[in-house]
Amino acid sequence: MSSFQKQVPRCRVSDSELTTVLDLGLHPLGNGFIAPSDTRDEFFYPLSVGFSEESKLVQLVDQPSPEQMFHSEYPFFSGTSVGMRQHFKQFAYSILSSKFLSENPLIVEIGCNDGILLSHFASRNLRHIGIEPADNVAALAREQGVNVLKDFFCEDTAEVILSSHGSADVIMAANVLCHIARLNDVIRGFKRLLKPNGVVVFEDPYLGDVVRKTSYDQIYDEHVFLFSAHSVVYAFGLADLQLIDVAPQPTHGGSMRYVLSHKGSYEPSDSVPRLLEEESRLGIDQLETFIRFQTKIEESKQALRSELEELKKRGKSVAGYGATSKSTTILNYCEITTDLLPYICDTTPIKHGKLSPGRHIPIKPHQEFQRNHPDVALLFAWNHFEEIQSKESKYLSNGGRFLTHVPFVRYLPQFGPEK
Ligand code: DWN
Ligand code: SAH
Repeated sequence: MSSFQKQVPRCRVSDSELTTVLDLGLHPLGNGFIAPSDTRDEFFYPLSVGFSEESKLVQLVDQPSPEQMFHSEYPFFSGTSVGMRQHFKQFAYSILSSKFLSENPLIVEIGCNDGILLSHFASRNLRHIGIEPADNVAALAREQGVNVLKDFFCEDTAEVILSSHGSADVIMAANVLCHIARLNDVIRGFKRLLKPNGVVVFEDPYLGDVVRKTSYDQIYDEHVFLFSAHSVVYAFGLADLQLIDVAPQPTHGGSMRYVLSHKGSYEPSDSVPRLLEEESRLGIDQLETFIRFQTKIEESKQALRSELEELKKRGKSVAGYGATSKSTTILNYCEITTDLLPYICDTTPIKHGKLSPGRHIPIKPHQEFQRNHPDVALLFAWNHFEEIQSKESKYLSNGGRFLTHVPFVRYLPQFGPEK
C-alpha cells in the first residue's frame, strides 16, 4: 500500500472496519472556551462519525487526546444545574435502596466531577472512591468530603483501587463512558474490580434520542461514542459482562441507564430484549439510518441559519442561552458568528470574558441577559429547558421567546406571543 493512501478507520471496540456516515467539517474543542488573546493558536480537528456493522457502535473517527480535553481548567461543573442535582440525588437513592450493596460496601464512580453523585455516599460515611482527571472539579468534590483519585480510569486504575480498597459492590458512571476512547480497557477494569454479585450502573446520552430528535449537537470531541443497547451488549459482552436492565432517563435530552453484572449473576429483566427490539425497529443498528441522519442535520442547519438571518433582517435582538459544549457543534457546523449572535450568556464564572470555541462569540454572565432581555434567546441548553423556563418566567411573560433546533427549528413556548 502506498504511504499516501488513507487508512480505513477501525472500530475502537471490535477492530472491524468503520464506515464514515457523517462529516461535520473542522471543529475546535467543545469546551475550548478561549481568551481573546489566545485565538491565533486555536486547535481544530476533523469532526466525523463512523458506524461499525459489527459492534453497532456509533463513534468519532478522530478524537483529540484526553489530556487536551480534561485538565485543570475543565469548564463544566455538574452542579450548575438544579435539575441535575435533583437527578443525581435520585440516582444515589436508587442505589442506596437497592439489593446490590453488601454490609460494608465499596462504591466507585468514574468521572465524579464536582461530587454531585458521590457526595450522597460520602455523607453517609460509606466507603467510596471517585476517579476524576480534571483537578479543578476534583477539588470541589473533595470539599464535599468525597475521596477522589485524580486519574483517567483504565484497567491499571482498577488494579490500584483493588489493592487499596478491595473490590466494588457498585461501579457508577454518568456521562463519562461515552467520553473514553479506550472503552475495552475500561471494561476490562470493571471486570477486574467488580464483586461476583456487583453491578456497573452507567448512563449516557442515548443514540435513539439523538436520532429521533436530530440532536446532532451531542456530537463533539468529548463524546467519542453514542451508545445503544445493541452496542453496550456487544462491548461489555467481550468481557463476559451482561446487560441486566435498562431505564430511559430524561436528562441531557434523553439518556439511557444501563445496569450490567458478571454473566450469570442475575436474570436480565424484560426491559433489555424490549429495548433491543425497539432499536431494530428504529434502525439504529443499521448503517442507512445514519446516512439519512446527515440529510436531516443539513436541513436543520439551513432552517436555523435562515431563521437567524430573518431575525437580523427584522432588527430583532438575539442572544445565546447557555455556553454548552453542544453549542460548539451548532455554532461551528452552522457557521454562526457575531453578526447573527452577538453574545451568549452563561452562569459559569470560568467561561465569562472568554470566546466560544472556533466562532469566537463573547460569553457573558447571566446578569447581562437579565439586564437586557433580547427579543429571542437561542437555546443551547435545551436539555435544561424545564428549569430555564421557570427561572425565566419574567422574560417569557414580557414576550421573550426561546429558539431551539430540537427536534426541529421552532420557538418555545410554542404558542407564545408573536415577536
Ligand atoms: O457530557 C457532558 C455533559 C454532562 O456536560 C460533558 N461532555 C460536558 C457537558 O456538556 P454541556 O456543556 O453540553 O452540558 P449542559 O449541562 O447542557 O450545559 C451546561 C451549561 O449551560 C453550563 O455552562 C451552564 C449553562 N447553564 C446556564 O447558563 N443557565 C445551564 C443552566 C441550567 C442555566 O440555567
Ligand atoms: N458525571 C458528571 C460529569 C460528566 S462530564 C455528570 O454526569 O455531570 C465528564 C467527566 O468525566 C469530566 O469531569 C471528565 O474530567 C471526566 N473524565 C473524562 N475521562 C475520564 C476517564 N478516563 N476516567 C475518569 N473520568 C474521566
